[in-house]
Amino acid sequence: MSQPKRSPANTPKTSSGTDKQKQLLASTADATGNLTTNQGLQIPDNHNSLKAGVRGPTLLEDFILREKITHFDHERIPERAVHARGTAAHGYFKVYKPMGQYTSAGFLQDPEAEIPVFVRFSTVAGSRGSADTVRDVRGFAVKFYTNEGNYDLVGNNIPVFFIQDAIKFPDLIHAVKPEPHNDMPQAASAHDTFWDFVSLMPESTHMLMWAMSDRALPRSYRMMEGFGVHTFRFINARGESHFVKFHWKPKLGVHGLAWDEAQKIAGKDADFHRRDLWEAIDQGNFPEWELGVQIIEEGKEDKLGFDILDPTKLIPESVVPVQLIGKMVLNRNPDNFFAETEQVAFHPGHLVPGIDFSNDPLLQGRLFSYTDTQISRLGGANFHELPINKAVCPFHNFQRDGMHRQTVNKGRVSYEPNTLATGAEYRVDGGTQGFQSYPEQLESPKIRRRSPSFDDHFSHATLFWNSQSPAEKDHIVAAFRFELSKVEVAEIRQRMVDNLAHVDAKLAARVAAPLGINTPDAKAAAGRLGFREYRIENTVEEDRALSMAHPSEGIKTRKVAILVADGVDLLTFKRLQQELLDAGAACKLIAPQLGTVKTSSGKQLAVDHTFTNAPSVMFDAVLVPGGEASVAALSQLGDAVHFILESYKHCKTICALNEGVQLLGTLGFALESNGNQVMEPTTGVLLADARKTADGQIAQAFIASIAAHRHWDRLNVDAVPA
Ligand code: HDD
Repeated sequence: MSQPKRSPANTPKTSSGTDKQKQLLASTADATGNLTTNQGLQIPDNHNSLKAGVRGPTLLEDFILREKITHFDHERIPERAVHARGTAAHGYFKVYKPMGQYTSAGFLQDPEAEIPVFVRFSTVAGSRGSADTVRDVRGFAVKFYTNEGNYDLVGNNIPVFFIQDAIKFPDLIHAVKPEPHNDMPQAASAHDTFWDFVSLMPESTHMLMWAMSDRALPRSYRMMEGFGVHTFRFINARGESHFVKFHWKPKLGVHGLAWDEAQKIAGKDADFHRRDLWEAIDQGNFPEWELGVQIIEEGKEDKLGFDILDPTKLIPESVVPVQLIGKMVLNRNPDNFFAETEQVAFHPGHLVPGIDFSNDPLLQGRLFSYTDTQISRLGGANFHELPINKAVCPFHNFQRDGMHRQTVNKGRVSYEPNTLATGAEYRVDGGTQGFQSYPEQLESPKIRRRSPSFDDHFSHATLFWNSQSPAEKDHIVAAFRFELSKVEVAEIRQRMVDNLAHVDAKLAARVAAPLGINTPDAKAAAGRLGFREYRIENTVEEDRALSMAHPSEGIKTRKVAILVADGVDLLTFKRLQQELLDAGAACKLIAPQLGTVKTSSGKQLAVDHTFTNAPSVMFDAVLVPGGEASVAALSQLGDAVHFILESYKHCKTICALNEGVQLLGTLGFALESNGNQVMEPTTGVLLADARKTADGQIAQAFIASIAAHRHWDRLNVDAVPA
């Protein structure tokens, strides 16, 4: 048995995105052929069990019944301890240029090679069946099937974490999960135990700012950034190390939902994000992210002003720019949710040569947890043999046996060294090839203590706060207020706002105002918790990349609802609809009933949805075409009027044409009789007389407005009762 040598130099140049697919095909089965038992015995009747007479008791002898029921009884496996709710897709990764200067990782060298990937997105706190749009951090886990072994980048959509040391992870998760006595609330951090814990852990403040921002309410998994969070190392062929932070940048921009909208979607379509990803891939709108790296020379990390081993800190992009080094495309939905999405096992310790860890104490603890958890979740030590987890390159070792072992290892030798296995050469290049740990010099006492360089808990929270737009700040304040208003114990609410006073006095005062507690007191927080009032000097006051308030490049895959009823004037929106479709948006006709509506010129238009099965929260923008009879009918329909009010409240673009403007009457908008321009009485509300204004002009204004995503600074939103 000889070990194939693998190094960047002899890694096959043409790795391909289909390698994994081919491998998976070997384990894929179609539901065809006669029904048999698991032993292959044909089953003549799958409807009736074996009985003592047609009305008699069922016989224990019925092994066909027993096998079927037994298998069913054992269909469920434990859900993930965290990140239980998720969805995944296949795709590929391609590097833009060889990265040999920094890393010898084979999959980062060849711009021709398509590296297969499997990516799972998830929420953290909720159970497998919980809703997608809850306020939570999102997991962003990528498995690269490389020729040098599987590499897993197991990150989140937030670049920092709640705690600095893995030993606090079980406490954090126990605090955020449903409370143990009554198992409530599901998939929510708005309860006493969570805020009790985090208000006692000032190191969580920076992450809390992100978790209370719109980052925790993504519009789509396709519109989320991903982060490796920890500092890792790149090691090049000369053995030189650079520190590296990983980023995923979505091509569709970074966008969030409104909180009220997110809560409603949780009821209207609990699978909102899962469906969004599935449908996008199904329709050929393959989501893409660019892989970015921030590279810091070994020895220069001290210049950043904080400890790069502290996972509650980030490196501002304006200080160390993100270099985009490759692209990931998700282009295939899984064939089977359980076999692939549920059984995939990620682990930050699945490394390839050229990438190594840092001493971040959170990362170090993770290196133990992930394999350990798969053993109870997937039922034993052989989970690497499951088709979705199997490396695409050969793998050999003398680990043997265990539950559900698939491989039939031949021969008498299952140990090393040996002389009995012919041609055995098990060491790769005498120890110089394969994975080499970076030989970092360490001379320090064994000690159970936090580094004083981790003591600053607020400066980056302030940086994040300062980097937000006014609307984003409002959302953060509203989120803290909502969450803390659910906390029954007043001291916990007080403790939290006292901590926030260290981030920003105004923020803390605004959060505290409606919570029935005292004015926030920063000194009290420090005294109570006994933390050192130590702040590093932020190298920048604010950083643009920390804000989401940037328009998308276009409106690809954005969903536009067109509200119609019998008598709709097709001429007012036919060309506009085509321009939206040409720009990549999806347009759906919403009407009071399914089937067709009759236009004012007697044509039949096929209806996609009704107002009851597709509420406004399923869309990004609304178009109300003209047509007297249509608008009159919609004005009488509460669901149609509500559709407009809710879209307004959720700051979505609304475009109304001709008589369609009347549907906005409750909001007080009317068309000027002599207007030949698109009017925008408040941001994102577009009114036009299609008889006087060119279609192209309306389309241009509508598309630009949808690309702005949401008009968070719109007037009087809180006054709208939606
Ligand atoms: Fe974790 C799952 C991300 C800290 C222990 N984690 C899990 C998943 C993601 C992350 C995305 C889901 C993977 C999948 O889709 O299957 N975890 C993170 C990030 C962290 C982090 C970005 C901090 C920067 N995790 C962390 C710590 C521990 C764990 C400190 C324990 C010491 N994480 C786990 C776990 C899970 C897990 C219990 C549950 C299911 C699994 O591993 O496979 O082992």
